Amino acid sequence: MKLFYYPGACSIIPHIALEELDAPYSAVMVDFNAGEQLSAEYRAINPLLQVPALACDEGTITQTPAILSYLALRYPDSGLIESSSPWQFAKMQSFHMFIATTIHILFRQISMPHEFVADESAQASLKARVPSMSNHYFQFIEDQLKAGGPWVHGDKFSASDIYLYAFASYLKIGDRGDLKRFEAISAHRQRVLARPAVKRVLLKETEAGGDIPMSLFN
Ligand SMILES: N[C@@H](CCC(=O)N[C@@H](CS)C(=O)NCC(=O)O)C(=O)O
Repeated sequence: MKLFYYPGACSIIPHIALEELDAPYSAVMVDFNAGEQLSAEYRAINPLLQVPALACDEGTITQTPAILSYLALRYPDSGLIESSSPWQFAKMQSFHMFIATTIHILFRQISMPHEFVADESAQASLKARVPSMSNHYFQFIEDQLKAGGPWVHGDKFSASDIYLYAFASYLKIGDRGDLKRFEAISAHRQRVLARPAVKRVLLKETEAGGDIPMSLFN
């Protein structure tokens, strides 16, 4: 398998998952600073011009939740995603889709407001709405962790913990909500950061260059 990524982007989620699985893979950096995501070569890999993309024997998969599900079914004994129980599988999908379709898109209003509205004052209003909505959404996750931690789905680490770590780290940037109000999420983040696979990926992505967000680290 070949993972296309940019350092510190959401592609870090499947990157950590592959490392946790000890799966045979290589990681190829798509250099956003050099505009490589816009090249004809990359368009052939992912016409959406985004990372992550996972090239595997059957073809290329995009969309973080789908890549995680593919890995879960390909490595069913790993426990990274519970695929033997329809209920557990659906619970994990629900968590991943909540982040992908709600929190991720909300954060995009901060990082790419021009995609939503052209007018600069409208962009400022759009960005101003983000922190309160984001705090509202993260509160659901905080409550879930408090009710049944230490991991997102209880007593076992899973792909959902990697997803939460990445987005809690983006929240830590400070312009899109306030991580400090979420004790359980902050403690969870430290538990994920302590995992050897996470440390290895952070080192690899830092060494690759690019602008990895400092908020992904302690
Ligand atoms: N829905 C996609 C979103 C992927 C995405 O937004 N990737 C960002 C990095 S976090 C990207 O490639 N941004 C460059 C761009 O959109 O131009 C997923 O969940 O994988």
